[in-house]
Amino acid sequence: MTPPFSDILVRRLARARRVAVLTGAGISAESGIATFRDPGGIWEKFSPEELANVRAFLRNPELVQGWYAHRRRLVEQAVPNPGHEALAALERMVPDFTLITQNVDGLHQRAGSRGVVELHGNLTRSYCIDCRRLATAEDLDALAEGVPARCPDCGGLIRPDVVWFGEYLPVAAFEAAEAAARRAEVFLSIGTSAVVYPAAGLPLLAREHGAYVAEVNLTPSAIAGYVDEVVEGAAGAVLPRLVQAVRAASRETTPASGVQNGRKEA
Ligand code: BV8
Ligand code: ZN
Repeated sequence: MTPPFSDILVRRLARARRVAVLTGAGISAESGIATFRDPGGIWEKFSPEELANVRAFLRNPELVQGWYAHRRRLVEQAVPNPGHEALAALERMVPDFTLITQNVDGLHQRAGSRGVVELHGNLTRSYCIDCRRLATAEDLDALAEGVPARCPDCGGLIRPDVVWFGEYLPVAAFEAAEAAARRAEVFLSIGTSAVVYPAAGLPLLAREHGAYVAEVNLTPSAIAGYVDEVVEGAAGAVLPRLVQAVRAASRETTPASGVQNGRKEA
């Protein structure tokens, strides 16, 4: 069956030394974690304004803490899917590989990806808004009694370690992401509607610096008109085929020594 991606993409990935990838909620959809803006997505019931911002949290901490407790349970029950695993395999084939994610579910790390750049934090971590003490699972249990979970040291409210609207992204993470986008030879944007900034600007930054940019998405994203290649399909189906094709192409051009311009055969 004809692959949904071009031979150009395969050959560029096969010879690239520097690759960067940006993922969004779409890559976790096949692990059963609802996306944000698709039909049935988690924003469908709540708008971002209601939940993912500090004002909403201070106005109704139990609601926001309860929403994240619900999402933590979904994440704990979820397992990485073939899309996550394919990116972990690709990382082992490329000398300089950076995985940048907007997701807060930690599934890339559980699939074996290393050095994941988390732009929007990670909902499995929580902290006190006053003294910033990291919360334990027991601290969060208080929520079950219908009262907001508070810091046992100072009584401050406990919040998830994620970036809400109107909040700055972690500086080190965003700087690492920008540097990776600037130096990438190939940039993949996977499973994101590309409407949230500054993350959505990274594929465009990569393109401005000469990268070949491809998106892998169920439906064309907001930046589909600005990338070199739009691959329509589910990440869990497309990415394993793409990595297999890159592996085959690498073998074709790898001399008998098994090492092609410093790349390792994964
Ligand atoms: C900031 C974390 C500086 C918590 C989230 C006007 C214009 C431009 C920007 C702005 C503006 N007004 C305000 C802003 C800034 C704002 C922003 O971008 N707003 C947008 C909505 C207009 N950004 C911010 O506030 C950021 N901070 O700018 O700081 C600053 C500071 C102070 C004052 C001013 C500025 C902070 C942004 C981070 C917000 N946090 N969540 C949590 O998760 O609860 S946002 C949320 O959206 C998630 O983080 C998520 O990662 C992100 C992006 O969503 P996606 O991942 O793309 O998911 P989505 O559902 O949208 O799309 C899924 C896609 O996958 C779809 O395309 C679908 O087709 C596809 N798909 C589905 N299944 C599959 C698939 N693809 C492949 N395979 C499948 N199986
Ligand atoms: Zn505290």
